[in-house]
Amino acid sequence: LSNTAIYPGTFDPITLGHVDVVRRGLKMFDRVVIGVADNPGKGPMFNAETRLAMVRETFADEENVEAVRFSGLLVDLAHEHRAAAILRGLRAASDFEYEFQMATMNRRLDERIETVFVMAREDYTFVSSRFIREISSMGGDVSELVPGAVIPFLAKKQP
Ligand code: COD
Repeated sequence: LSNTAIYPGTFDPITLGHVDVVRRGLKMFDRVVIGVADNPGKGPMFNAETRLAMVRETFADEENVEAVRFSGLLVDLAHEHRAAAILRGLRAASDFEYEFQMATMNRRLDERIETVFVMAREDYTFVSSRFIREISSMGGDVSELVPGAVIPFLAKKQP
């Protein structure tokens, strides 16, 4: 295994909360591979190609961060990249149950992979892709909550 972490998510769109998780991940891992899940079931606002483009633009200058699209099992993606860990972020207690289930299920699927959690930064605990989508689609300003690369993509979706 390499000292790589996979950071999976829907990233619909990527927020500064997500960026913070990646930055913290880089303190522990040499490389972070961001896995953008197709997740059609979630009925995303942006298609997977666009979500990937926003993530790539955000980390264009970061040589230790890579972004890929995936549609299969997360543990298979982790295996493919020889990742030692899955990286996830925790905001509030409400995140815990889902994250605990996912981590447990992923461990059942592949014993070798550990899930590592980092705590959200105080200023971003309330930031979620869902609220970004909602606020932006109603004309609110989210420019301080998302990376600059995301702004033009959100603007295109505004009425
Ligand atoms: N601060 C800190 N962390 C944050 C913040 C914030 N403000 N906002 C979000 N996060 C964290 C989330 O808690 C999460 O850990 C991560 O960032 C990504 O968030 P999302 O919402 O973009 O991603 P999810 O939860 O929709 O991702 C779900 C997956 C794509 C990982 C999941 O569906 C999956 O693994 N799919 C592949 C199929 C599979 O293997 N299924 C079996 C899994 S048991």
